[in-house]
Amino acid sequence: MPAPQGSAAPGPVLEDPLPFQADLRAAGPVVHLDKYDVFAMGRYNEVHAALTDWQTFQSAAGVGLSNFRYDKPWRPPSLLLEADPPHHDAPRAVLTKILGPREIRRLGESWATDAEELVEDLLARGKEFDAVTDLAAAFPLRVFPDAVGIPQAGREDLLPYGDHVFNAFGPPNELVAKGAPRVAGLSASIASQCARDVLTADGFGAQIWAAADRGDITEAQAPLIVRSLLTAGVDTTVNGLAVVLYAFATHPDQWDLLREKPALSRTAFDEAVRFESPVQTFFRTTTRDIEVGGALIPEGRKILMFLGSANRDPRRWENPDAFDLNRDPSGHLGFGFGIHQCVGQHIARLEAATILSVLAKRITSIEISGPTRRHHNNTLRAWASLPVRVRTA
Ligand code: OW7
Repeated sequence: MPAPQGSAAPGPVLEDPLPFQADLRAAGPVVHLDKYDVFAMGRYNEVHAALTDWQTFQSAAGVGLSNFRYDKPWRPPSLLLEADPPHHDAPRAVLTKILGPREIRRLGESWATDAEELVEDLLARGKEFDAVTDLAAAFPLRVFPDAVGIPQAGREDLLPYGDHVFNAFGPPNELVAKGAPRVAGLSASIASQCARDVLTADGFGAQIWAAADRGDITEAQAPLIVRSLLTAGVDTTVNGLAVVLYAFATHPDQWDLLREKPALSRTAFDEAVRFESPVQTFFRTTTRDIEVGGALIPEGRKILMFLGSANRDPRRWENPDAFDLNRDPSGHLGFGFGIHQCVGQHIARLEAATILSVLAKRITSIEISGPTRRHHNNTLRAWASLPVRVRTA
């Protein structure tokens, strides 16, 4: 099926991907994007089925536009994201355990204090602030690097490195070119923060190295697994918090509901991840000829999964464009699905629930107070600025 061409220019689609996603879903269960000669899926059922079938839709050829069968990856591939069983399994098992819901519970207690301090300092400066820089970025940067146990020096490189990685999934456009001059420096900085001797004794980083000591993973794998935390754990949570704050600022009735029922904070975060899908897309590569919705996708081809589009598919979701705490958002594809589903999702939910709980106690209303600005990234649906005004209890 031909691709919808009307909204093909990258600027407008990055600014607002929803019209393109509607065209994509309408065009069929699978479309061919002629410009890049790749396939794409935007409907929930097909994206879900493909993510579940990792044998047919592999990750080891890269989850960006570039096909690692032919093109050398720009950085050593991730042992988690860009791998499949059996290689994927040991690193995945190690991280699954370290980032498990029980394992991270004690972090929530100290993060609550961090969240209270951050919010009180912010409110002491005034009732207007930027929900992106002052909250959505400030909170993860305050708690996550310490949880991993990296040094102070170089933390300013985390967001720019992540931004480039998420751009580098492609296509190779001006956003990737803009990052190129800093790639070597940022990569070296991030790599230096993964070394055993710079990590604190009790963080996630040290626990990954301890797994190498036990023989669960090799010593060569350990620093790359730490790198995954530093790559996938910052920009994602910053934008996850930004979207939930944006959703509440634009849906005051839902904020009232959260204040009535603070236990909804976890649902609220998942509903925001469904609603805005901070990670919009990932590719897979077919390992055999496969028919999807009557169309043949030949072996060895790249296929782009539109997670954000699946999360707004009216075939799956009632009233998909509503941010609604009364719905059950579970089953959304914003964290992916199947064997690669976000291994850090419990951390992300804990960060979000912690900050939302503090805000729900302290803030009676939140509204947009000035011009909002998107941050354009090839993979992320992101915000640069969300000026807000709050009222306090
Ligand atoms: C990694 C959120 C998707 C990612 C994204 C980018 C890098 C990595 C993982 O997960 O390095 O493992």
